[in-house]
Amino acid sequence: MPLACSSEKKDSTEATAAAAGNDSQVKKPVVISTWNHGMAANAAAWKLLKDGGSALDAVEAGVRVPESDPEVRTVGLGGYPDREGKVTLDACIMDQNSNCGSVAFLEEIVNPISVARKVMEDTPHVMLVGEGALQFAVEKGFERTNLLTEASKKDYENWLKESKYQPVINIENHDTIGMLALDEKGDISGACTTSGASYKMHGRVGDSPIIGAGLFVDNEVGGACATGLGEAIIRVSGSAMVVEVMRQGATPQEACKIIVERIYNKLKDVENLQVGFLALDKKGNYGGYAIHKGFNYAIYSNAVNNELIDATSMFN
Ligand code: SD4
Repeated sequence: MPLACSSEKKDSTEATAAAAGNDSQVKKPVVISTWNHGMAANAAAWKLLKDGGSALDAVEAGVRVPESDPEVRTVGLGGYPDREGKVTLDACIMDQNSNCGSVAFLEEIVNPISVARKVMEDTPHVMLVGEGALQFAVEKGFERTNLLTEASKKDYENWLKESKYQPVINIENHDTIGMLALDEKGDISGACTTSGASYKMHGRVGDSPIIGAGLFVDNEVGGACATGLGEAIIRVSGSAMVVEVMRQGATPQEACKIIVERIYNKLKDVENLQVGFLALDKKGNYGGYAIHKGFNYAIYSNAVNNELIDATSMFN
């Protein structure tokens, strides 16, 4: 039997859903974001959302916090560099009208999410990369900054001693930030920003700036974002698939689980990798799921005062 479309009324399904707080009542506004650094990001987003601000403004303001924080070593300023010692950033943003903007392989800009928004709003394009993205950012008034902090430089110099590129399961709670928000009007937007996999090849771009992979929003259904090994996420168009599964009637939690399991079943080496998804639907229901234990996310709503939740996983 086909699952109900998400715009139809679903009572018992929602009420018995596994995800945190799933029920049929619309709960808005709400903002969720990945990892521990999601707490500070959520707080900034909530300031706008609680006063009726738009989800789009909220997700941009939210993810700018870890981007600007040199202590957050996997996003924006102070992010881990690539194997040539260069910090290159990926980010994208998507709104309730399916407008989207993205930058990839961008250097020297602290807040790539705001450049992505400018790409969305001020150009006929969706994505700018590398030199072109930097040139655009500078034209738009963004300042050039050396993103390689002393701490990142020191770690890089240590890494150079072995120069081993080996993606590891990320259980350290300091990764890409993906954020999804549902505003008072009932609109959903999302943002995703990262310095990417540490010590990646120069020029490597992950899932985070790719609409449909690192982030996807369909305002009829909900939104999803991803963290973990970008190559695995791109191969299944991860976030777009999570949203499609929600469209078929799955809760956010169920949808994240289905796509994580799809990745696990398709990719042979996945036991050594981490992938996690976070999703939010039109009613303010949310959920997260990962291959391995250790993925957490932050939630802020009228009912939940900015709390961290451990996502469930295939392996504990
Ligand atoms: C990437 N998904 O560049 C991002 C970064 C990440 O664990 O989340 N790494 O692949």
